[in-house]
Amino acid sequence: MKFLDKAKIHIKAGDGGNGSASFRREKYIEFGGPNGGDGGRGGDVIFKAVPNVNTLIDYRFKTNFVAQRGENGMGKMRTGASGETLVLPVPTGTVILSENEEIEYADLNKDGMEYLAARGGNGGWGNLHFKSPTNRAPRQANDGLPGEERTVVLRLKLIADIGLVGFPNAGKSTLLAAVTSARPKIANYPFTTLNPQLGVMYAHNREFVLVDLPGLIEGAHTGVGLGDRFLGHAERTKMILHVIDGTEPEWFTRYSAIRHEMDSYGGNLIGKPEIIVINKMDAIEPDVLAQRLNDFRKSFGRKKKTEILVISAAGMLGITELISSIEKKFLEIEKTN
Ligand SMILES: Nc1nc2c(ncn2[C@@H]2O[C@H](COP(=O)(O)OP(=O)(O)OP(=O)(O)O)[C@@H](O)[C@H]2O)c(=O)[nH]1
Ligand SMILES: [Mg+2]
Repeated sequence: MKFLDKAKIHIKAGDGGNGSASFRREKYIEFGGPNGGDGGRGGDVIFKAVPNVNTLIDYRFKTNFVAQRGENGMGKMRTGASGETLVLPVPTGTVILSENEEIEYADLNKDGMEYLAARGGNGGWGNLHFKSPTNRAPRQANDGLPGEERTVVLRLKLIADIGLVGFPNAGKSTLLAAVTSARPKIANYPFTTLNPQLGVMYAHNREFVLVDLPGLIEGAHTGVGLGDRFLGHAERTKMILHVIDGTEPEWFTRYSAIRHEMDSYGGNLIGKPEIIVINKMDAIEPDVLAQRLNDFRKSFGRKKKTEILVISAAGMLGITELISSIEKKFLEIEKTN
């Protein structure tokens, strides 16, 4: 399925039906009284979060949605039928924003959550409503009111427990494939992953949803490479796995460059608990590895006690330890919350 995480659409609730101006006609009664019924209410437009979908692709081609109009009122005091509610399904994790994206109307972050985005117009009153002691034969009836209309932006922020970040080619997708049954595209060139990928990892006592994000490079927050908008999918995670290609030198410089991009993106990504994963240990000489690891640890100084694990995602080395560490970290996170 094609991935799309943003869409702008126009919605319009149903207009109310018109009231009826009708009079009773009966044999032997010269002037029947008013009997026009009210118009029906227009249908609302509702967004509803549904599971098992993780793209907004359905909203790329069709971008205009109109709910049903209420029916007009009729004689014999019959009220028009209400318009049907238009339910627009969106993936759980969809945020509904104003057209300029400055106001957040709703965050549908749980399955089944709904947001009433446009209210149907009320039906107009039929002439029966206007009957009074001074006007016993009103010809007046109201038109239905128009349904609300607005343009909204839908933005999907996937719901996952753990976000995989790092430079392109670090081995993020390889790691996703190593710990979940997801089969992302893996290749020896940057920007293999163009869209976020989800996978479920089974730990000892529980499962975690991982999201593999396209690689970041320096300047991503200004649009370099694939930009940083995919970081939106890390916003809801509880933990970051920062993957570093151990075969490249200057781990700390590269680590800091990614952290800088995360910081520039905002959304408190930088404040999330993280585990640093040094990948491709199978392809590094042991003494080089030891040296780089030592330098890396030193660079942090005493500022930070981030856990650093060395693995080979392709060679399945250190994977069990990584899963245990993730599980442990989650217990800590949940204890402090
Ligand atoms: N030797 C070795 N190569 C690895 C390891 N993990 C990944 N690779 C290789 O590194 C290259 C990049 O791997 P990917 O998993 O596609 O990297 P990525 O971080 O997802 O890259 P992008 O999607 O471009 O951001 C591929 O050629 C992998 O086979 C490893 O543990 N050891
Ligand atoms: Mg990838």
